[in-house]
Amino acid sequence: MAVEQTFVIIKPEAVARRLVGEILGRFERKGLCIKRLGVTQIQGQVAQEHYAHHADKPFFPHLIQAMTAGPVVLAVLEGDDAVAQVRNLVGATDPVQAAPGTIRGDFAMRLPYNMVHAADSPDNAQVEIARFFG
Ligand code: 3AN
Repeated sequence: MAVEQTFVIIKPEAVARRLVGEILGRFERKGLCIKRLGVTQIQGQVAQEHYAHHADKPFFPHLIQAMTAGPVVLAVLEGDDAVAQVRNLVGATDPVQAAPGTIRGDFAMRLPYNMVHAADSPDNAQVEIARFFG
């Protein structure tokens, strides 16, 4: 067990549905601490960099369109094993597979609209924090 920081993006579809408080509340109720918080609109070039590992996938243009469609909320969360804890709360990538009780299981219906991005390792979290918070 280690105190970690992780990085999340509450995606445009979640902001549009007024789910920001619900989603941040789930992280807080679990015991995570919000260290940084911001609202922004992601530019296409930044979205492409963030999802560069998916650049060859057929869904890439749709994913970039979805991520840049409106305002997002950026957050840095801290706590014991924060990366794994947050990914457990977020749920499986595909909303069809995501368990009820997870954010994606409770609020999302189909890809790429799965409500939240969450970093998948402490190292990637730091890269993403630098990318989005500077
Ligand atoms: P996760 O966000 O769970 O780490 P990744 O990194 O495989 O999953 O996918 C990044 C994002 O790409 C997902 N959050 C989702 O929005 C989108 N995505 C992943 N797979 C698909 C797919 N088959 N069709 C459309 N969008 C997808």
